[in-house]
Amino acid sequence: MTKITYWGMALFSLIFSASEAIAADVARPTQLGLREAASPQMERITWFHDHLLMYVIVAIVVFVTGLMIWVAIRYNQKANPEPSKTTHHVMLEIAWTVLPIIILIVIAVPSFKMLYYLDRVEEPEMTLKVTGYQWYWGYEYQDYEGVNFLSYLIDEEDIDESKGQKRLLSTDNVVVLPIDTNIQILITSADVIHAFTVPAFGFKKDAVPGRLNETWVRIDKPGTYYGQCSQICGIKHAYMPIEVRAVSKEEFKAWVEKAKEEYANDNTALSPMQVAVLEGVK
Ligand SMILES: [Cu+2]
Repeated sequence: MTKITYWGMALFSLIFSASEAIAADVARPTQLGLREAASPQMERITWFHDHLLMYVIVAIVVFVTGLMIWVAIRYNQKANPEPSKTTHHVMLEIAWTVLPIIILIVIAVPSFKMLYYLDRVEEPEMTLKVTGYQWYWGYEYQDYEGVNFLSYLIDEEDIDESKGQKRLLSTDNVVVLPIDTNIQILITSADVIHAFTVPAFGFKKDAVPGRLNETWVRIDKPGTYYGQCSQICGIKHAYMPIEVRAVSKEEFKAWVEKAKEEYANDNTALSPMQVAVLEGVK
């Protein structure tokens, strides 16, 4: 590829992706940095990365590079034919032990604070249970009886771009969630280890068979958000995306009413044990 074509393509994708970014949350070609935050969780992660880690990393790189250049120029064989015989320097040794400790503490304190914040929410307003399968996701709205469904990738040949569907990201059944609501998310798996990840919300949790992991989210703004399984789980690992539509609380209520009818008798997202219990109750 010639240089001109390359830069032309880069420019095109930049202009194209900038306009596309408003419609839905996807990774853009040539994008730098983290995905735009759509939750207080992701806002904190972005702050931590952009405004703390980045400064620390840049300062260390500049300092070490400067030191290496200085040593190479000042102490090479020509400039310094008689090397020093010094083997110990107490102040220097204290400095290179204490300084990294201070740097690590500066990173660790906000890091631990954030870990606890991301871990769980005290009083969730609703709960979504997610189950990973080879190779699709199952969703149960535990506060709304009967709203459970499976969610599969839409095949490439069936993608309808006029509906805003995206290759490798759009699913047949979309997870609808309300904004401004503390949502508890319980994550498990029915076969192998998967990972439930939506970058704009700032969570990535393993879905482990026989274990229930927990996280939470509070979505800031309406929109469509995408995620993918992030734990290599088999041959179709790349084909089990997550599509979330965040809507207002009123729209969510209306959706629940519709979903109750649409997914009635759909017990496919439930485990055989849950189905047995349900059928026993009836
Ligand atoms: Cu998976």
